[in-house]
Amino acid sequence: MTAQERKANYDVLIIGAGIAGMYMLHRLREIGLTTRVLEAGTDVGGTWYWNRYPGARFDSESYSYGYSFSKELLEEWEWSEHFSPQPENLRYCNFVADKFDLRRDMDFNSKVTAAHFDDDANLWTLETEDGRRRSGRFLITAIGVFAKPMMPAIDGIDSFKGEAYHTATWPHDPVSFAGKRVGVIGTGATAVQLIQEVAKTAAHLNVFQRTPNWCAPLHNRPITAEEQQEIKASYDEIFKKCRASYAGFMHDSDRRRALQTDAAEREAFYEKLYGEPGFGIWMGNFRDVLVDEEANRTISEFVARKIRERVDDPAIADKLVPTNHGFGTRRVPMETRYYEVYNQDNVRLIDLRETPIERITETGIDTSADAHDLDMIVYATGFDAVTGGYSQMDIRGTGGQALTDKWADGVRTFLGLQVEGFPNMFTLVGPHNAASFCNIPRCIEQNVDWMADLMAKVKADGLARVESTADAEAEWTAHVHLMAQRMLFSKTNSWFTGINSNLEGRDQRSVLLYAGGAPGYRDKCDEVAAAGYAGMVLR
Ligand code: NA7
Repeated sequence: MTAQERKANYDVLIIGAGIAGMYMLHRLREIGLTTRVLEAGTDVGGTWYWNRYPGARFDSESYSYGYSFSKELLEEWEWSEHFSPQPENLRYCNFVADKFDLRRDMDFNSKVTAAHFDDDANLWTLETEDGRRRSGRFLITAIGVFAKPMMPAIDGIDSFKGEAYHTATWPHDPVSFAGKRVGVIGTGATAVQLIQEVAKTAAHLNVFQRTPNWCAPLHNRPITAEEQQEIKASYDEIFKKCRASYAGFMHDSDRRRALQTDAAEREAFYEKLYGEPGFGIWMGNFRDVLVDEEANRTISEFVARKIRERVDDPAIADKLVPTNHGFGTRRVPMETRYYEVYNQDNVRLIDLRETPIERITETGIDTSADAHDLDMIVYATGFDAVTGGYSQMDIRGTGGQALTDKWADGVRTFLGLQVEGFPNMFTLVGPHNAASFCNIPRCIEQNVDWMADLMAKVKADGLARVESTADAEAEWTAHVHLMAQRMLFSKTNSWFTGINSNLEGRDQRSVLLYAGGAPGYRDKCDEVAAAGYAGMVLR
């Protein structure tokens, strides 16, 4: 490395210009640190920049999702729907970028391929796809949990001659389904949003389902002028409620237990939740349904009944009812007339457990039973979630140690924000961070504010190097594992537990998310800071 390169270009380099990266930049500017954001896309927005597929929208109440840090912003911005759609969400990100003049410290089309730490100079050097290098004293990753889309490992995937899209790299120009034979692979939260839209205009839609999920009604609707006034007047209460809740949502678990409630009262409560907007049925349910199998069975049976009531053909309903996991133990897809789609003549559900996909051909998808001719295939096959965004970069800490090697036998972190052996590197929304299982902007603001305090201290005290100790990391990692054990989700296969059928060696469950709740997590972060960053060495 040349002498010029060993000199830091910036105090801080941030990877990612989504919700986390934008706010982090804003806070670091206030502190007076020179900062550069490197972003793979052509503009801001992160998740809302990439995931442009029709039907994409918030599953959080819009007004609980936006930033809370600026009263002026809250006053100026108006959401048009209770659960806002992607185009509006992306407009919001642009509005924020304009308002705070964020783009002047951002480089777009700058996908980071490598990040190496220089132990002597206490410097991070980042390389982007175009071969350009930039160095910074600190590195903050703001890449979220879905930075790496996953194509399925299916033979012949490149041979298909029709249109093919992954939902997370959706074209910027409109895609029409009208009059086309469309195949959608996947039935996760993304697919459920998309399928409802495709079914409206496609000549024929084949849904290739491997594992059904427990979906619940979103009950979205426009925000009236009167409601708009109410929302603006009650932002303090909205954010207070989110702050106190387990996962940063406006819904928090009911104090009662399903198993201590009599059948009629339980049924009435489930009916109420099913009829209400948003994640209430997941996050605002009885306190035992996500931790006790018997309690969970009561809500699963209720939702199964609802599915059967909504789908005309009992044989199809059977295929749509999950059998290998209970309600809420995987991410609950939120839907608007999703189940009714299967009553339409132009829609067919293909159960891959009965007839697996054998290959993709030039003209469509072959299962063990049929050759399905298609004009378009949509891959709603998810992500290499949580850790994939890190492993796709060559991140090296002290002594040239690769992060992928460090995590080869399981993720280890301190607070989900720092990794021992990777000084001056911080992971917003990282694995083991409460933000990875949260109404994400609520937890992002906590992460960023905590980071900003630390960086203000770095500046004030002239610190060159900040890193966590091996003991602190081991203790936090053990705590994260303990918190996961009590949750039923840790016993099911999904991206929550690191399972990915499309990646070799990813068939064993691991602990990636912090399940101890956002308030407890915030308290722990605050304690660490109040104790002079206990568990970290500041030099
Ligand atoms: P998910 O939740 O990981 O869903 C991916 C879907 O794709 C799921 O139904 C998978 O079935 C299916 N899939 C993946 N690979 C294959 C192959 N090879 N063959 C057939 N089906 C396959 O991703 P989403 O994008 O829906 O959601 C991710 C998050 O984004 C979500 O949690 C929200 O927070 C926003 P499987 O269940 O593995 O059998």
